[in-house]
Amino acid sequence: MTMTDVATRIAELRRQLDDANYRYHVLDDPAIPDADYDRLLRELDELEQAHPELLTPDSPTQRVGGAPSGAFAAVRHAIPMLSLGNAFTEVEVADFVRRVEQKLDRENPTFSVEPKLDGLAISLRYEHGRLVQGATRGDGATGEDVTANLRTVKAIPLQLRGDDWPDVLEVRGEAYMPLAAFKAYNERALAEGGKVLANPRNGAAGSLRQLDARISARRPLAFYAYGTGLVEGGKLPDTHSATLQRLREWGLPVSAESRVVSGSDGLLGYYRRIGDKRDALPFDIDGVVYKLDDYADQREMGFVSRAPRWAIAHKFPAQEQTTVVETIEVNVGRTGAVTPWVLMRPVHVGGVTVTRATLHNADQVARLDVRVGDTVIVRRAGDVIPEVVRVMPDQRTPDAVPWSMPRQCPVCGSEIVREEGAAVWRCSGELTCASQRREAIGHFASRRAMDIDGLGERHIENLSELGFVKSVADLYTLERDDLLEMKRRCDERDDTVPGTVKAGKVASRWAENLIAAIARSRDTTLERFLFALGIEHVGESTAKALALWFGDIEVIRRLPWPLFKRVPDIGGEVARAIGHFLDQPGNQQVIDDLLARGVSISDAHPPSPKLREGLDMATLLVDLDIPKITRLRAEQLAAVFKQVDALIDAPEHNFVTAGLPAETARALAAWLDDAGNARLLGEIGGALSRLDVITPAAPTTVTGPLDGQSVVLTGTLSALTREDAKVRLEALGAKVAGSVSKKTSFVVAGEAAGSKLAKAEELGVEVWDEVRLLAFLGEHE
Ligand code: 9MJ
Repeated sequence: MTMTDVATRIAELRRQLDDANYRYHVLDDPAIPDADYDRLLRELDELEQAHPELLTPDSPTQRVGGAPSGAFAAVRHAIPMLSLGNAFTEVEVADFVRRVEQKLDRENPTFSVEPKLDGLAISLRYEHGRLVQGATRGDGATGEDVTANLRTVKAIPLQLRGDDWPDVLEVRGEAYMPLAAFKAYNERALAEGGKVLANPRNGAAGSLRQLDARISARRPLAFYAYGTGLVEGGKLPDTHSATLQRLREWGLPVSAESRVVSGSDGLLGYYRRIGDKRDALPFDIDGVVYKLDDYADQREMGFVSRAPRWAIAHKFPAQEQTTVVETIEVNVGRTGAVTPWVLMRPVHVGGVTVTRATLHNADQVARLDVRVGDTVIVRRAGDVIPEVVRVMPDQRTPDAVPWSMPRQCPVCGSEIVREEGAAVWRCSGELTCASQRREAIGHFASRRAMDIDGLGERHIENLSELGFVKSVADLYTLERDDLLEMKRRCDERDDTVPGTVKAGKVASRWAENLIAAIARSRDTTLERFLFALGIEHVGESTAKALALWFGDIEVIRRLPWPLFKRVPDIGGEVARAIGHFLDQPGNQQVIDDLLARGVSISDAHPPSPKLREGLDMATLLVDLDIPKITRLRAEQLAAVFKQVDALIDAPEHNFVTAGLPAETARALAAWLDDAGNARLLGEIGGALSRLDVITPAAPTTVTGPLDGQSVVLTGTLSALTREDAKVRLEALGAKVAGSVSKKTSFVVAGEAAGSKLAKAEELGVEVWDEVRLLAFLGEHE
């Protein structure tokens, strides 16, 4: 390469790298992958090292950070860096707007509004477009020169874009640590036994105040510009919003959320919109800032001490607070899971006062090493349960002792146990444990389960405590007089004054209403019933999938667990949990009792034929998770044994004959030696034939009235779900497709059908309404 070639290549690389930075940090529209960026940067670095005379201070390679500089020099700000007054309530915002309106003698003034980042205010000085100095805010009048550290922040341009910038331009903004960088930093600190950062703000401050800029470079910060300081040899627009736009054009990152609004309604609407987004943002914000948009208006308003009268910060409730742990207790859930939680000195966080926070599980307590008396950071974001996020180790008292899981359930005294390898400890008391019982009944009665209106927490506690309800099935034997008796005994126990005649009538009405609500809940769907049983890991969507695929509680309750894996999205852990639940005689008894006491499931239907799709002996064996039985080994076994139950009594050497290595054969024989496993294999044969009795035809051999036809469902059906319709159409031989083409046999269009219906009409494809579909299904099923 000639010298000119090198210079051209260097210029080209710098242009590409600057452009990539601008796209990433300012436009939020990355142009090239990180790896490509790194490759270009390396090439540039090599060229510059070979030709040091071509190195310039604004080259992208010069962001790596220099060696320790001794101490920070003081920087006097030519124009002071302001602080902002705060508003915490809507009334304070309205007061602010009123003050502005009075002073300007004008209604509904225009504001430029933006999120308030929780980082560190800094000032960047550009001379002829080139970054020459970066300083912290300090006390507003004098800050510290942190140029070397700020040069490592990739979001800060070393050279401005375009050429119409003022000769001297001071840009003010916030340097902050993105949440992802904060998390990554702390994870590494934990792994390496280093000091963790309390929050991203401290991360930003620590990074900027590093005397060794090479360390700053390892704590990646970002930056948003939100204003200007000194401007010489050039002019800015007349409004704040237009200035932000100019800064953006010059390559400085400006919040994409900044807007122009007017009046206090405009301000409060913006506050709420950003508040709703807060948890989804990749950085911490602690409020929003309102600034009069017009600079002439700003000048008219002036200042009080160091804060402008033309701007205010409207703060969100803090999401994190520090407090002190008073005790660590455990809670026993409906599946017996024992969850540790802390009782702490009350703190105001996220807009409410909290005294409890969850610790999730024993492993988490060990990881955080939370001890009674510790100062901790609690976090409450949105609707989630407050949690302990960190302990401040330097504020620990010397006598604090590590916490350990109690041996016995604090409610029923049964042993607390943990399965090998599991994170969760459980109370082994099952339904003898009042806590498990209470939680199970509460879940059963809840709105999205059996939906028993009026059966609140306190009633459940009383019914359970006084022995009226021992299992969920007992709800359906309750009578009006039982409820009145319970109420009488509770009043007695709580020493409530004896009721008047009127109170007696009220109680009697209450009891009748509750009995009626319980009676109403008897008519239910399979999906609700399965969810209501409170099986671990079976949330609404799993319950729905089970209902859809197996169709009938009598089928489900007798299935060996590996068959639950036949349902898409149900994995081994969930399948085992369902199997475990159904293996308990007590639970089967509860199901028997519920059905005997009038609970009626309205939507029973045959299992989906799809359950048999691709189900052969090898797949079944793989699903069983037998040690060492891979798909290859399972196929070898299937080829020889044909039926799963044929394995049960086979001697070990037959497995070797089938082609298994000796060790694998031994592992299989050992697995089969376990009586439970052998029984499971035996049951699978039976369960498959049960599925077959109900659905004699496998889908590949379906011969139905819709054989070979392609059907598309669109819009909302009212009598059945789309998934339901799909299963039933498929059972009659149809292929249900997602889009309409000339090959489509017919389209079923429900309410509010849109583009697919239009397409069908355009192509002249037959269209059925829901009534026609139901009539057809009725005739052919
Ligand atoms: C923050 N922290 O995001 C100001 N700020 O304006 C925004 N801070 C500010 N503006 C004048 N967006 C002084 C401070």
